[in-house]
Amino acid sequence: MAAMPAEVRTNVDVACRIATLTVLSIVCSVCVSGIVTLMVFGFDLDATVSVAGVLRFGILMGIGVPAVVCPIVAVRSTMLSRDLNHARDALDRLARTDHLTGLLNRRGFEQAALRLQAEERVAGEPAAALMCDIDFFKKVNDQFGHEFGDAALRHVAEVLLAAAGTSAADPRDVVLVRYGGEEFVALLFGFTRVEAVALAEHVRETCARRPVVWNGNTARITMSVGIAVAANFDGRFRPLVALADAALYRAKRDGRNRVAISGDDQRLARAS
Ligand code: GH3
Ligand code: MG
Ligand code: MG
Repeated sequence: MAAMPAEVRTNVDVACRIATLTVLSIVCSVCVSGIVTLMVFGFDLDATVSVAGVLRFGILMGIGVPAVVCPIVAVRSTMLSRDLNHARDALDRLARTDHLTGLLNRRGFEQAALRLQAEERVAGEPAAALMCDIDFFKKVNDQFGHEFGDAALRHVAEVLLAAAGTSAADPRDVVLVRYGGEEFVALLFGFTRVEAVALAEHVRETCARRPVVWNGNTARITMSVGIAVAANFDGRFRPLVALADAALYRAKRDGRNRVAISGDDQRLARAS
């Protein structure tokens, strides 16, 4: 039998919920009516009914039915809206996360960076952007297969997370993102130039030293890192990332498996 399309399945699900709630309400109403009738008129089915009795019956019904049905409907709709909120949160998390590495994706990165940018404590503080790119990653895929390549991407994400793991008491913020295929960005708020370079060197060195092991295969990968530093961050992270990207190109050009710092080339050019 052909599978039901998702939209039809959702409609069927909604219709079933409505039908269940309706049936439940009817059953409750009938039960309340029965109980109220017996309470007001007794068990004598041939008894003569007085207007006062009918009035009492009407009042009791008016109170009894909503008193039973409303809480059921309210509890049910509260549960449904809670489920809906959970589902929306989960979707939102999914939309911001890279499924392979668990890091932020570009969308999540923009949101997190903009949020931090809006915080006054970040402006005027030092900040840095690291643009990290796995060297010759295409060859890794070609030699060991894409699944191994995926494991290598997860491996790099773990190295970055471990390196960036600042303690709870540390007021500095790190935003990590899988920026593209084999490119990762780390935004480091509150990091000085020396601290940012140390972190980049640590990441580069750890990647080079610790091999990727997956499904019986082992390979070493290296990383090139471009760094841009702002001594007094003005809150605009995009230019910082662009500078880090330019520095990354220099790290690649100069032989890979190295860290290049934006601005250092100009300094060298002026010195010569
Ligand atoms: P360079 O040192 O100049 O950066 O060389 P490179 O081979 O790393 O760069 P290139 O841009 O030529 O190749 C990037 C490769 O990354 C090609 C693509 O197949 C691979 N890639 C991108 N996303 C994924 C992914 O999600 N999983 C895997 N396994 N590979 C990916
Ligand atoms: Mg690469
Ligand atoms: Mg690349």
